[in-house]
Amino acid sequence: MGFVKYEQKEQYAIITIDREKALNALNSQVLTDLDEVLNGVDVDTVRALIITGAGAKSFVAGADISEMSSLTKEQGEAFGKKGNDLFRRIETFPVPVIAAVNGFALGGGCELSMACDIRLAAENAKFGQPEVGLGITPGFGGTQRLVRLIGVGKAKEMLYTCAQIDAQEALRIGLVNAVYTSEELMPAAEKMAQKIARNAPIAVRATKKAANDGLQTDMDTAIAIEAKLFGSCFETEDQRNGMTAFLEKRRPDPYQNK
Ligand code: DAK
Repeated sequence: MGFVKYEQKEQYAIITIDREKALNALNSQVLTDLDEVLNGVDVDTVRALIITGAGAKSFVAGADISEMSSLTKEQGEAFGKKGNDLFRRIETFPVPVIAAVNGFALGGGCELSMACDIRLAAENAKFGQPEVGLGITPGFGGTQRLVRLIGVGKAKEMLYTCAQIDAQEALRIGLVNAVYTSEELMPAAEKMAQKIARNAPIAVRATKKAANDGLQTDMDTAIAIEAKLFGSCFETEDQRNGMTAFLEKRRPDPYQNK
């Protein structure tokens, strides 16, 4: 695939945005390639995904400014929709997605990381939403996901000032879960993906759906969503395996996604 590499490693897979010369900036082709890579993920065997950027300097330095610079209003809206549809697809993808943020995560890069379930950062990571400094609004969900992730006050500060924050500040405000050296980042992301992959896949997926869907509604509806998904795990082979193993004081057999 042109700008996106895909590598499946047993029960997890790594997606690498590979446009290093432009610091992995998202042009339309990168968005298309990412979408096609997602089409090819075998969700029967892949239980977690990692998204990262090629090279040591940048995760994604934003949407491609040279491509955007001459867009009309209609084209701008269409570009925003293309990115938003893709990021929403990542957010609701049936398996957990970890962003391994290996450098700049600006504009569309910060937005891509926020569409993932979990963000791990290298020490050199830099997060920011520089859009209003370029004369546009964030267009791939930044105004919505940032306020939900780090709270309205801090998010608005980042959105209005375009200030970049480093990995430690991102950790302090809860934008990332952990910070590693550049060398440790991918091993840590892969270890987390393996940990997720060891758990019962049907339950992990249902948990992701419950958390995501519940966040968008009131507590009573959210609890009803959870109850339904909780119920859906029963009578599965994996539920029987997990609970029988507990009662027999042993580890479960490997979960079969059944
Ligand atoms: N787009 C295109 N090219 C980029 C790029 C980007 N976002 N970021 C970097 N590059 C390219 C540079 O142009 C340069 O290319 P050459 O000149 O070598 O051909 C190459 O990558 C290396 O970059 P630098 O030479 O600038 O490297 P430095 O280390 O000096 O600086 C930097 C790194 C990340 C600080 C700097 O490159 C930078 O400031 N980049 C732009 C960061 C940025 O502003 N990102 C946000 C983009 S805006 C919407 C839809 C989407 C969006 C908004 C609205 N709607 C439809 C409503 C999303 C917007 C954004 O993401």
